[in-house]
Parts: sequence; C-alpha cells; structure tokens
Amino acid sequence: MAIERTLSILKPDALEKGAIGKIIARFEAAGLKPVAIRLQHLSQAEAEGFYAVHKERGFFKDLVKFMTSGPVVIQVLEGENAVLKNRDLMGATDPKKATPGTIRADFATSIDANTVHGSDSLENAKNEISYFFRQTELTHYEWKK
Ligand code: IDP
Ligand code: MG
Repeated sequence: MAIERTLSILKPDALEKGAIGKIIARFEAAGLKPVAIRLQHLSQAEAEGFYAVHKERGFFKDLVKFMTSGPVVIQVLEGENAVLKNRDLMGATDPKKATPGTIRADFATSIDANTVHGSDSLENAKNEISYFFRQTELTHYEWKK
C-alpha cells in the first residue's frame, strides 16, 4: 500500500462540540499523521470555491451557510491508504446511515452538520490540498519501510 495524503476538515459542529481532540485522536490511532493543520473561519467565497463541484445541487446554499457558520480545522493527513482510510473513519455522509463507531455516527447530528469532510479520491485530495495549503506548508515524515 502506498503512503498518501488527503484533505480533512473538522466542520463547525465539531468545534462547537469541543470535539477536535477526540476526532484527531482517531486519525492518530489509525496511523494518519497531520502534515499541516490550520484553524480558519471560511469566507463565503472560500467555502463556495471549495464545494464548487456541488454548486448545482439543492443543498449547496445550506452547505456553504453551515461551513461558514463558525471556524473549522483544516488538515492534511498522511499515511498508508490515507484517502480510503479517512473515508472509512468518517462513515457515511448521512450520520443516520453511518456505521456505529465511525466519526459521523458518534458525533454528527444531521447530514448538514456531519462533523467532517474528507477527500473522496487521490486526485481530488491533491486538488483540495492545494486549494488550502502551499507546498511549503506541508511537513515531511520519514516512514519506516
Ligand atoms: P461527503 O462529505 O460524504 O463526501 P458529498 O456528497 O461530497 O458527501 O457532499 C458534501 C457535503 O454536502 C456533505 O458532507 C453534506 O454536508 C452535504 N450534503 C450532501 N448531500 C446532502 C443532502 O442530500 N442534503 C443536505 N446536505 C447534503
Ligand atoms: Mg465529498
């Protein structure tokens, strides 16, 4: 398996609940290391740009409104199979359908306030990482073979 990088966002509800530490602990326990972390309150333009692929969807306005309702933690996670591993840890988009023990099952209250974002492919991960971070902001780890 390859070492990958993926973009993770802890959404405003995660910060509202005071759950940053508990959620990051799950990534660490699963072998995903942060190579960049920033706390940021997204502007409307930043949120719209990030979710541009969804702009024709009915939920787009609500999504942008929610994502700008408070600060978020944006991080780049690195590790073996990071993209899929992060998606597995997150659980399904709708927390009612998320597997027990996943982040969304345990913390999320609705499909809007669903606690975390994670890139859904390696290609999207690359684009999403470069949307928020410059190359020089990304740390390097020595991974043991
Ligand atoms: P994902 O976050 O699991 O990748 P996407 O389909 O990429 O899910 O949708 C992005 C975000 O838009 C979701 O996390 C969720 O907050 C919101 N969203 C997706 N589908 C719906 C919906 O049907 N109603 C309301 N919000 C939705
Ligand atoms: Mg998505």
